[in-house]
Amino acid sequence: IPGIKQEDIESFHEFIPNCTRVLALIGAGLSASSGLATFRGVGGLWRNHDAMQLATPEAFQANPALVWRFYSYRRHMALKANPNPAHYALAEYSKRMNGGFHSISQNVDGLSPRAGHPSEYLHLVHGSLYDVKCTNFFCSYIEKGNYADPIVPALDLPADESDPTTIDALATRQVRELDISDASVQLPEIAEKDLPHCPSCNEGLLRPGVVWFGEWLPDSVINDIDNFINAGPIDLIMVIGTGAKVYPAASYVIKARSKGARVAVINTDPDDEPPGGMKKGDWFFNGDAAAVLPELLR
Ligand code: BJW
Ligand code: ZN
Repeated sequence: IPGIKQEDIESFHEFIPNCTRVLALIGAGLSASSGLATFRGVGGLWRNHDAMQLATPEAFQANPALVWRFYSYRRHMALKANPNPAHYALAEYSKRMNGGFHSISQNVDGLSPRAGHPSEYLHLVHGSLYDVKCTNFFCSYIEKGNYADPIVPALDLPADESDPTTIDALATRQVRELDISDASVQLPEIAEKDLPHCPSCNEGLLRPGVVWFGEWLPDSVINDIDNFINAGPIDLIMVIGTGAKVYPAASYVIKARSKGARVAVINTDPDDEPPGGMKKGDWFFNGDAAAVLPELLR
């Protein structure tokens, strides 16, 4: 693998068979090779909006149609995408370790579950694109695993009318759709009544079941992670495809270290060090997770 020292891979291969308790902190870079955009860097802009700023309760309050467009687009893209070799390598390692390996994933794209990653060892700290919940304070409606694409007709993607469409193409839905992440693609206004609404209270707007800035991470997920961390020393934490700048997710690197863990970073950007920086005995594998992880977890 270009850019990665053979001796680093060797020392990691010597270390890992003796590990009994391992963590992974996973971010958007894991799915980059599946064609999904990360938050910072290229693709971090969606219709000229900073993706980080769309992921807020304030943005949803101010413009629910815009934020629903953003999430509808991402639901669509993630459904079209496939898990890559890194998702499969982690899923296989999780099965092999039989409870000795827990993954903390900040990703909401569903690719790790689709790669067969056992759900009891995969903690989705930022929720899922395919959960929807009611915004009505007095309603607790939540639907898990809604894969409808689009979730309501108003959120359908515009077809590319410059494409030579035939009856056949229309019938098999092979009509090319326009890339609405590009702000020059015109979109019709959506009336609030045409956005997804709650089937339970018939009143509240539905929203994506993800965790936005300023919101609490799901209690049960945090408890499951803490139970694993507090059960004894930890040998290793792999920090995979994440800037590790968003809290509290990034703090698991510090917690794992305090339990004795060495850190192995897998990231294409050599500057994206985890909180606290690199320490003696750590590894920095500077490369594409989809190429590096299958080799590391062979
Ligand atoms: C590759 C690659 C390839 C590319 N191979 N690598 C201090 C302590 C605690 C909290 C805070 C704090 N200071 C501020 C806060 C608040 C805030 C926070 O952390 N802000 C920071 C920006 C400083 N945190 C919160 O608000 C959290 N809640 C909270 O703290 O509750 C308590 C509270 C309540 C009330 C008031 C105050 C506090 C919630 C955070 C929720 C984050 N949500 C999002 C959106 C989720 C839904 C969605 O997906 O739309 O989560 S934001 C976004 O960031 C998303 C991601 O999961 C998350 C992390 O991003 P990630 O995955 O790291 O992506 P990138 O793009 O940043 O990085 C990609 C990396 O991959 C890069 O390093 C590339 O180099 C690399 N890469 N290709 C390998 N092929
Ligand atoms: Zn409701």
